[in-house]
Amino acid sequence: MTPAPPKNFHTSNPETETAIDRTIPDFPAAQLSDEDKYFTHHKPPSYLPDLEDEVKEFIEYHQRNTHKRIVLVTSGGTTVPLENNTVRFIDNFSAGTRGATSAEYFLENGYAVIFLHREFSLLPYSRHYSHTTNCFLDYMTEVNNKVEINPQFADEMLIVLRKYKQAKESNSLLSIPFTTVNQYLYTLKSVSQIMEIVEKKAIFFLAAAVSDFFLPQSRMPTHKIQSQESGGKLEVNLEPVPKFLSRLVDNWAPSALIVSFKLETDNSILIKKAKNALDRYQHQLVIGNLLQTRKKEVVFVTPSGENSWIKLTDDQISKEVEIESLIIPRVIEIHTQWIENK
Ligand code: 9Z3
Repeated sequence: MTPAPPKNFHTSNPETETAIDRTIPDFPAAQLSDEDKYFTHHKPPSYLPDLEDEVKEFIEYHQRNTHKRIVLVTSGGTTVPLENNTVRFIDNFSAGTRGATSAEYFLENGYAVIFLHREFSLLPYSRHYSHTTNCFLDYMTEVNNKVEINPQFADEMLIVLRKYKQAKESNSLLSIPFTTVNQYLYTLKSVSQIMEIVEKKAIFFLAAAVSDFFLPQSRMPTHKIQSQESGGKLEVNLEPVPKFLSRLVDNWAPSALIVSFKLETDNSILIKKAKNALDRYQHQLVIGNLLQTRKKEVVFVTPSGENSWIKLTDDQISKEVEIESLIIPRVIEIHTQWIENK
């Protein structure tokens, strides 16, 4: 049989039957999305250009010298200021344990880590000592008029110290801060666009607890809200924070593996909400967790429709195994597949 001759497609002529069809509804003029509107109506933090330079330098260093995969770990809670000269703000519970701990396991597994964290929340390595019920001076003791590490803590501290030095000397950890949700959103946008140069070697591991609501700059009073002016009451009218994940996935970092977290307090809706997030943003992985049990169990929800739980056993809990030591190797496996399959 002789093959059919190739078809000639013509794309330059309009489809004449429908070219003047008035029954087709008007195509709406291009409109700014809520995410784009957010960035046109809110000022970037003044330090952003310097921070961008640092991030570029860090990424270029690794591209030139180490060829490491790069992960952006976000960590801690964002604040929502109620006044420009901020006396009051809305905050949330997150101390940054998930983010700081995960960053350590990514470093141990050979990643370079950009740690975008709430200023003064937990940091990789120092977290073992900074926010404990012990005062840091309790880790020390006096011997012959000199300060030494209390022998009770010395062995464990040596292990942490070596890992910390290794991360520092190999220039593998870049820590950058945020406080407000506005700073967080602008920094995430900048960093993700810069990270796009490493393409699929990048992971976004979005563990920060980002506020769902905010007060627009246009409505923010310059000075401290006065209680006499509102009859003693404070009524706060907040707007929804735009769904920045869709921008991240579609525009800012389309080549990267994107891992978001879904936090709930009601067990019966966790998986449904995690699936909704995947459907909506079309990224690669949602890790679901409940506020009450987040340190001992999480669920991986992927586009394949499978939910796979990671749960610490009683034995692991008694040995103080950190759940991130199980989460991160699984995320890295998914990243490896992502790199190989793309
Ligand atoms: C998380 O779900 C984190 O695992 C925690 C970690 C915040 C629970 P800690 O800092 O807690 O270790 O005490 N992070 C994401 C929370 C979040 O804001 N997710 C957004 C959402 O649920 C999507 S990006 O809509």
